[in-house]
Amino acid sequence: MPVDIEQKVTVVGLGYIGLPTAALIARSGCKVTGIDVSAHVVETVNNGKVHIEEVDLDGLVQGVVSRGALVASTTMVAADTFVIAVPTPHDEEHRPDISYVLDAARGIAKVLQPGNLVILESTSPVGTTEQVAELLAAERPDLKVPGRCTGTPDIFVAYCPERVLPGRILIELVDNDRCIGGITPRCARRAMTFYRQFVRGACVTTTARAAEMVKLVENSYRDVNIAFANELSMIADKMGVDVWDVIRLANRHPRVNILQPGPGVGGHCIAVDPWFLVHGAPDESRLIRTAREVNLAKTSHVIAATATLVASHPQAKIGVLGLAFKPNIDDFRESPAVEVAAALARQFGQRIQIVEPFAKGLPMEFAGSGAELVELDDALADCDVMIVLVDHDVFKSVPLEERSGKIVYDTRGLWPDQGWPTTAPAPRAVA
Ligand code: SAJ
Repeated sequence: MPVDIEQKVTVVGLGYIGLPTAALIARSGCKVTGIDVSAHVVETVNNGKVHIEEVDLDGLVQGVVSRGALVASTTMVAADTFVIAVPTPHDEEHRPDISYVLDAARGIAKVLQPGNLVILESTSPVGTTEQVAELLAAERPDLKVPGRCTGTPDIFVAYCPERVLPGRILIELVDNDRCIGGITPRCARRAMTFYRQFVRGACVTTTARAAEMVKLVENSYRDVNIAFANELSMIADKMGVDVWDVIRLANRHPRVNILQPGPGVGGHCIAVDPWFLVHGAPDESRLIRTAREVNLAKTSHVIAATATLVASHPQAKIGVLGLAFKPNIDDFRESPAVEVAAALARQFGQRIQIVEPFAKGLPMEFAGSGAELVELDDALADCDVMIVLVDHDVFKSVPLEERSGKIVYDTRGLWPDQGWPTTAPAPRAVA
């Protein structure tokens, strides 16, 4: 891979994507400044430490900071290339909020020079990169901005979404293909040259609008498919059929590949990004909207079903397994497991024993509930009812003899040998 040791890169936003990206670019030979609004984050990074958990990130950051390849700052710094990796949340009506992106662009406009490349990586509604270009043109009338000028532009503006899976970020940042959308083809080509310095996957170019939509489509595709599995699980509960068996058997068909049901969809991407499409084209995105609603309804279904199960065993201690939004990570934000467990804790207080090997304490949702965070061994010894919310490997390894005689409500199909029913507290199980 060609390495330009003189190249300066400013990465705006040092979160789950920005920090690993900044560190990787620094490792590839560029001089990187990471910008963050949080003085705490900046101080942590400048001490060679990390404020987020991600496999191997601590060693990488420590290495690049110690040799001066990465520094963090709260103030914008001039560079050859700017990468914007800030959050794009949505409000209660699911309207996307791109104000952090525009704030970042405003900061960049102050230090922008001819020849610079500005790349937006944040998941964004279609048209956001054009808004960034428009803002740069308004803030810097002295510069010719692509799409906003005649003749050859002075700068380059592109969109390139991240596609990495938490827990595999450093691997996927390098190995995944990148979809690079330019405001003009020239912008896309310039951005491709930048990514090729540290990406081993293919770099494929398109327009900025198409690349924005690609990102939203990827996560919506997943949401729709998980919704199908979740809907099946609720149908199967009603019909008294083991959904895991049904999916396993249906997936033996060469053209069927059903995903796994769960207590709902968590995380900050799959449960959020489909709304950006729905907001942009409300009348046309009926399936995507319904899928979102089905996945949200699945969490309510699990809350109601587990509350009925717990209420019908008034003497029992209840073991609730897992709080993370998916297996083997310590990320509890937007987690349906937290929602279910907190609802049970509010209703049944001290009877609820929560096992979460990735938590140091219970999140604030549990404050004052009386529920306790316990070790897996203690829950297995004390609890007659077990509710599985997350398929952590450590839970998977519990052999049948340690679970025999217990009533299990398993939202993840973790223990196929437990026997029917695994998803619903059907009368046979609780009688
Ligand atoms: N889930 C199910 N059933 C399944 C698969 C997942 O219920 O069969 C649930 C998980 O338990 C979790 C949620 O979906 O609650 C999301 O988990 P995930 O592992 O599918 O995805 P994320 O949110 O960690 O990361 C996604 C990825 N997108 C796609 O796979 C299309 C990742 O590549 C993106 O970079 C990331 O979103 C992002 O940042 O947008």
